[in-house]
Amino acid sequence: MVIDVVGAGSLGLLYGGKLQAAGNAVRLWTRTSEQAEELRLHGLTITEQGEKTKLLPEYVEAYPISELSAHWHHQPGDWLFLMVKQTSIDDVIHNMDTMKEYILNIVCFQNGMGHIEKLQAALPLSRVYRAVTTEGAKRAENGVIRAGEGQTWFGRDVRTRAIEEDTTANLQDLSLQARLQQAGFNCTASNQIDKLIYRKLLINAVINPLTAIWRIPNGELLQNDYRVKVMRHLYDEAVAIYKANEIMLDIDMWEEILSVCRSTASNTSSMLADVVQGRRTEVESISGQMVRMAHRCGLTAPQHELMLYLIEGIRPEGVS
Ligand code: KPL
Repeated sequence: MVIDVVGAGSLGLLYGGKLQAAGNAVRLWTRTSEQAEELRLHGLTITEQGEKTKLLPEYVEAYPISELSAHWHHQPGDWLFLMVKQTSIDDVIHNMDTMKEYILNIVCFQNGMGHIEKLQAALPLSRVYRAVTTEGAKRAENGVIRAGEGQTWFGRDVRTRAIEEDTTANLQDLSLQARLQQAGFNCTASNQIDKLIYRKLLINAVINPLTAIWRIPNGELLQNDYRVKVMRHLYDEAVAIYKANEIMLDIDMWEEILSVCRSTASNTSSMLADVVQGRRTEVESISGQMVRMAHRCGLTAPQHELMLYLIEGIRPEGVS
């Protein structure tokens, strides 16, 4: 099975590396030619609970994303894991411009919302899946360190499944699930992925902007009553927005958010990491999405709007 992993950040390297180590043919697609060359030159090491798995350079296929479509025309892949940030989706779509005629199986791992519609419009024949994962990994020299074992769910959303409900697609889902499990991931093909995506959106909308504004790891949100109060305001506003949009989450999400803060206590949220590195954040597709969902139902979302503006207002202009 040929698996293309687009985006060689920490999660991309973790998935790509483990899938390759389990015997799949993985092609890693990087933002720059230099990163691809580094991978081809030094190979890739995955560290899990102190144990190292080293993929020697001759087993690592890595290329810049600009070469994706040319390779694909020559040798199509079976699955494409899209592991770049929301903020890079437009660039990826641009690089896939000549792949419109193909049926690709694309699994999207992005936080937030809005990208699926863009991808489906750009690649109308393709099957686009959403994935939610609690896997975490950190970059290390020539590789990644896995931060404990997470859970991964993937599936197509209700609208897409309604258009194309065939058994081949279901068998395909099960085969990907098996591949990921063989590679050492706790993975489930889910027919409730929409619900999981909305749950994740709510978690990200409460945790990410606040950690980025206060510059604290996730766990420290719970160390001060004022912080918890602001979290609760964001949460209550989001629940009202979901209710107005008839989105049911079925579980107590407040408890879930507190539990994510505890279980990822020492983590730097992805938004804080972006702010610290001076990169564009995903706030538009997280807090911005909440605001749009509110407006769609004639509501306002002042708390989430404030998060959007505060984060977008951080620009790395400097003070010189
Ligand atoms: O998904 C996350 C992120 O940082 O984007 C959370 C759940 C907040 C974990 O850090």
